[in-house]
Amino acid sequence: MYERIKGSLHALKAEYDRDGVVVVRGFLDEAEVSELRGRALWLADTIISRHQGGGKYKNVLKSLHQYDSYFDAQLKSGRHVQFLEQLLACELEGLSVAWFGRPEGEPQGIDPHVDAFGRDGDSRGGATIWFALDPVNIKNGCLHYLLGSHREEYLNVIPIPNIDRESADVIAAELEPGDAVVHSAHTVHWSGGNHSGEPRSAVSFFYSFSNDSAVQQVPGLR
Ligand SMILES: O=C(O)CCC(=O)C(=O)O
Repeated sequence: MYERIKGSLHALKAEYDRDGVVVVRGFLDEAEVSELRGRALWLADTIISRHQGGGKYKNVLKSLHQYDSYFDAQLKSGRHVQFLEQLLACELEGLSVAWFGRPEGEPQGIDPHVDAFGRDGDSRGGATIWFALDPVNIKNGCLHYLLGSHREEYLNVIPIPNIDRESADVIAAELEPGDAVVHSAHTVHWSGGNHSGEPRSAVSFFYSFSNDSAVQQVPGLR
C-alpha cells in the first residue's frame, strides 16, 4: 500500500506545491487507524474529563506527545515523517500532535486560520498532516481549504477576516478512515460543525522546517 503512495510522490508533490494542500488516500491501514483512534480517544477522554483540555474548543486536545510516548514517537519518527520530508523536500522538526474530535451534533467548527506556529515557526514555515479516523464529509464537519492561499500573506488570527468560503478555489476534503490530508502551515483552512449522527475524529501532526532546510524553502513557497 505504502509503495503505491511512494510511486505517486511526484504527482502528489506537484499538487501540494500548486495548491498548498494534497489528499493522500489510504495512508494508514486498518490496524494503524484502530491504534491511532483508540489511543487518541482514550487520552482525549481522560484529559478532557479531568478538565485539563480546557480552551476555546471543546473536544480539541493539543500536545498529545507530552502525555504519551506513543504520540511522541509518532511525531518524531512515524511512517508519515519520511513521507512528508520527501513531499516537501526538506527536513522537518515535529512540533505537536492534536486530537480534533467533532462528536455528532457538535455545532461548532473551526473558523478560517493558518497553522502559524509562533514567531519562529512562522518565519520557517512548515506543514500539517491530518489523519481521518472516521468517514469525514461536509455533513459531519470536514476540512475546507482555500487553494493557493499558501502563496499569500494572512493574519495569524481566527477567524481570518474576509475569507470567501464559497469561492471556486475552495475544496472540501471528504475522506475515509486512514486517508490523510497534508497542508502547508500557510494554507487557509477551516472545518464545519457536525450536523450528522456520526462522529468525526481526527489526529493532526504539526511540523516546521528544520533550521537547515528553511533557506531552501523560502523562494516560491515563502
Ligand atoms: O479538525 C479540525 O476541525 C481542524 C484541524 C486543523 O485546523 C488542523 O489540523 O490544522
